[in-house]
Amino acid sequence: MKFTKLLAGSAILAASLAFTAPSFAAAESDDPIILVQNNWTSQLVLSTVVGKVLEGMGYTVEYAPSDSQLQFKAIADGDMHFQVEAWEGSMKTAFEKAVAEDGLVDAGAHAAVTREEWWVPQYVADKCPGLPDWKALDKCAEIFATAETKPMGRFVGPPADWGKNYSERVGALKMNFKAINVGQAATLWAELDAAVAKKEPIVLFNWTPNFIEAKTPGMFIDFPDPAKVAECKDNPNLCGAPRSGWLKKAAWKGLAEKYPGAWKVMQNVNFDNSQIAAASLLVDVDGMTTEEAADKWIADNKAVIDTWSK
Ligand code: TMO
Repeated sequence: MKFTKLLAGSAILAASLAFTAPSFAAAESDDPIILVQNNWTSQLVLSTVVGKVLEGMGYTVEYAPSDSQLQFKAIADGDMHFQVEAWEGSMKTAFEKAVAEDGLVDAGAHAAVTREEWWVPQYVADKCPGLPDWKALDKCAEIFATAETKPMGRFVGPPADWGKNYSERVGALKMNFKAINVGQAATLWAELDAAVAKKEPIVLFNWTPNFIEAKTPGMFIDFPDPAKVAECKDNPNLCGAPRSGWLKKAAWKGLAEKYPGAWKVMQNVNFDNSQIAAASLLVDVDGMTTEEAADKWIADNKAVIDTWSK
């Protein structure tokens, strides 16, 4: 009975999907697999891509929003099951703590090489000689001042839940800046667009892979490199984020036993920089919804998805 229902269900799904559903389709459990969603575009699109692929295999999928720092303990506890984008620069500490103390499973690294750092559009280099060195930026702090921050320069920082407190870095390095956190990613891009339109100086939080690199030329600011400067170990606030950071997946330890087919896919999911940038571009430049972008990404990456079930 159940077998028949599943077979019928996956036949309908397979017919309606834009990609080849993996051939071992048959969910080991009807309980929902809960995929974590965070508040930046590539994560929203790519978690939906994974969800659609799992649904195509017959699994029941739900999505749960979570804070980028608190999510790892929640996944370890089994309240949520899989996170597709854990970034070294902003999440390493929370991720590694949950692995060490709570039994979070490190589900492997993507091919993508990541960076999360202060960033300026290219034209700022003409107004501030010596970039991308952070000391050169600091010498020009005044050109970034606003009514809110003057005489200090304004750094447009990320939402607080991305795990970065740049006031601490500004303090540790005695910079002439004031870090102002935005509430959501969309505000970063609105600030950037407004500055670019008038060629006004701006320094803001950005990351790669992201859609920005296809839209606005610019550069990350080089702070002391944590891979080279010994003091960074004792006081990370004296240093930048990793310049070549990892991007990992995080999983609940019960997945392997409860949903072996899904677990295989999750372990095989592996994005490179261009695939992640493309996911964000579909929404932030092309204006698609998360759903539309996930469908388009799936249609554009059939061969990649086929490798996930191998
Ligand atoms: C966590 N993020 C990729 C937005 O820096």
